[in-house]
Amino acid sequence: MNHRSVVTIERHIIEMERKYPEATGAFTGLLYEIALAAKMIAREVNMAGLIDVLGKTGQRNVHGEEVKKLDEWANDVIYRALDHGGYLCCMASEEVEEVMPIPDEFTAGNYVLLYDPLDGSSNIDANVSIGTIFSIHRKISKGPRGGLEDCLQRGRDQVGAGYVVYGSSTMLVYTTGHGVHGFTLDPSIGEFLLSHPVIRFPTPPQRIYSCNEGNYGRWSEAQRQLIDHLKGLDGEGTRPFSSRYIGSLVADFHRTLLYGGLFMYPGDSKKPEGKLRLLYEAAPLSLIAETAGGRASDGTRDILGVRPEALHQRIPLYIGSTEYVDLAESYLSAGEAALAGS
Ligand code: AFP
Repeated sequence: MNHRSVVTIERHIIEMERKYPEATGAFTGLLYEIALAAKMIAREVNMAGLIDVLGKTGQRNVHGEEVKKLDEWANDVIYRALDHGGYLCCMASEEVEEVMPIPDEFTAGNYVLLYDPLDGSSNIDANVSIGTIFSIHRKISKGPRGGLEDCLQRGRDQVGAGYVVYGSSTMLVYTTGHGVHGFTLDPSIGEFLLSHPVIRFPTPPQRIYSCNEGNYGRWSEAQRQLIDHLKGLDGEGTRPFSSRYIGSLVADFHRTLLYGGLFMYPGDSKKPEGKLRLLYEAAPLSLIAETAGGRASDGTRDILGVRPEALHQRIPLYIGSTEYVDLAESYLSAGEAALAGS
């Protein structure tokens, strides 16, 4: 495909599926509907400053966090865009404690969708970029309709993953493991157009690290040593890295993918598992990172190899350019070895 052609996301998905003769078209339909939901959310996010959708509902989500109206709305939009297409056997969302079944009146399909409808929502009021993250697995359970077993699969078994960033423009980035492709929404025609074909982490990567350093006092010694090294403070003469942190995972990851660098959300003494969720944050972004030539680790293991035990499980995340994720792991494993020897 000539990337200078004007290629809509629908066209691109169909072209990609043609390369795989065993494809049934179900996956094409699924991605099409995700793109539709993304357009509806983008429209609402863009209007958020103008209409009375901001502010808290006073409810709390399953993690005890305050839920804002737009999160709930985005959660519903995605569910309702995808519940009747016949592609999914069930869904799971950051906003909902249990697995969400497909209503009985609709046919159930062979895929599972896990999603974070509006990630970084504490940034909404400040007009900072926010995003949607999604992960797609094949149904593995025997029953006619899916359940928890279908959701608790390793990241390595994802058949597709992606995110939408609602920023200065709206971009949808997805992979099915064959290249990472980015589309920018042209709001005047309501179409996602291929703008970033075959995204790869740049080599050499930019020297950027990204984390919430407010947690420094709660980090392990090894994590602190890693940061001190990146800042050039450890006497090894390293030229300091730049620091960039938005506090909105999709936006921080998107920058890391395009410029190179290292994004971290480590565990700490208060939250040993960190803050981010394995199934609908870490795993989908990790599939994108690996497909784009990068890596993702929880500090010692590849994120994609981790077998989930719970729907809303959290996991420490180190993701970005391979050489920097390797570097982080070398500091963290040296820290563990020192602890074991002490
Ligand atoms: P919110 O959705 O509550 O804004 O949380 C965003 C997030 O889950 C993720 O997008 C960020 O990377 C991370 O939390 C930021 O967490 P800190 O505020 O602890 O840095």
